[in-house]
Formats: sequence, structure tokens, C-alpha cells
Amino acid sequence: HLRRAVCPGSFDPITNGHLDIIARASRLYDTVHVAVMINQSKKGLFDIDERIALIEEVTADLGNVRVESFHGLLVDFCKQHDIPAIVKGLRAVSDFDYELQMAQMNIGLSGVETLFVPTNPAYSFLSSSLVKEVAQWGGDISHLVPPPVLEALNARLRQQ
Ligand code: COD
Repeated sequence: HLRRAVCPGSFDPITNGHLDIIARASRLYDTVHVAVMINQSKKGLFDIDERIALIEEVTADLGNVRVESFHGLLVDFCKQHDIPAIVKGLRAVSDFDYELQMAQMNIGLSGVETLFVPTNPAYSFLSSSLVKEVAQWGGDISHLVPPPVLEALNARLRQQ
């Protein structure tokens, strides 16, 4: 029986914090699905296909990661793919309240478990939105995102 888990998120774009959680999950499970949420009401810096391509590129070496998009409920994505576990990173107590609420809602909705992995302290302050803001004003983010993401961010911000 194959053990599967999902790492869900917006990934606009993927950061080293996300990648650390995905890599750790990939050592614990046979297959890790990375599920990129489609949010029609919130236009990101990168469209869904660009986010997926970047995630595929930086997770290719892990060998057991599948990248997909989803809209609607995460538990429905889990049902479709026969996934019993959600793996989430926890950065700080500020993440905890909302993550606990979602975990309890998700298990109540469908029995899908949520497992929390403590953030690598090097990335505990890291979010996609801060990375975008710092990059926009010319700050150095080369230690916070994988090289293909750095390149894509610089290219996108030059266009704007
Ligand atoms: N270190 C470690 N982990 C991190 C870091 C970091 N620096 N940054 C992010 N993460 C992890 C966290 O686990 C985080 O939850 C995840 O990566 C995704 O982060 P983001 O910012 O890309 O994505 P969010 O927070 O926008 O994603 C929210 C979800 C898509 C997971 C959530 O909204 C969801 O499940 N939506 C689907 C609709 C649904 O089912 N709603 C009901 C929920 S009860």
C-alpha cells in the first residue's frame, strides 16, 4: 500500500521554506502531491501554470513529488487522489491558531489527518509575500528562494 501525503498552498512563488517542508515530507511518504490552490478572486504575481512549472523544476531531484492544481476544498482533492494526510509547516505561534482550525475542520469534514512539521529556523520568518516585497525594492533574496525562482522573480519584476 502506497503512503501518500499532500503539501497544499498558494506557492506564489515557492520559497526555500516551502521546499524544506516538501523535501522532508518526501522522505516520509512514498508520493508527495504538491497542490497549488486556484484562487479566482486573488490574482498572483505568477499564474498557476508558472507556479507549477517552478515547483516541478525545483522538486525534480526528489523523485517522488507530483505537482497539481486544485480549486474548491482541499479535502475533496485528497478524496480524488486517495490521500489520507496533509503535511504543513508551522513557522510560529502566529500560524498555529488558523492551522489548528483548518486541521480540525478538515478531519471533521472527511477524516483527513494533518501533520505539522516545524520550520527550519533559517526560514521561520519567510513567506512568499515578504519575498515579493523585498525583491520588488531590490533587496537580496538569493538565500531565500531556489535559483530558478530568483530568476523568474527578477524577470517578472523587470517587466512591471
Ligand atoms: N516554513 C515552513 N513552512 C512554510 C513556510 C516556511 N517559511 N512558508 C509556508 N509554509 C508552508 C505552510 O505549511 C503553509 O501552510 C504552506 O506552506 C503554504 O503556504 P502558502 O503561503 O503558499 O499558502 P496559503 O497559506 O495561501 O495556503 C492555504 C491553503 C491553500 C493550504 C488553504 O487555504 C486551503 O487549504 N485552501 C483550500 C480551501 C479549503 O479547503 N478550505 C477549507 C479549509 S478548512
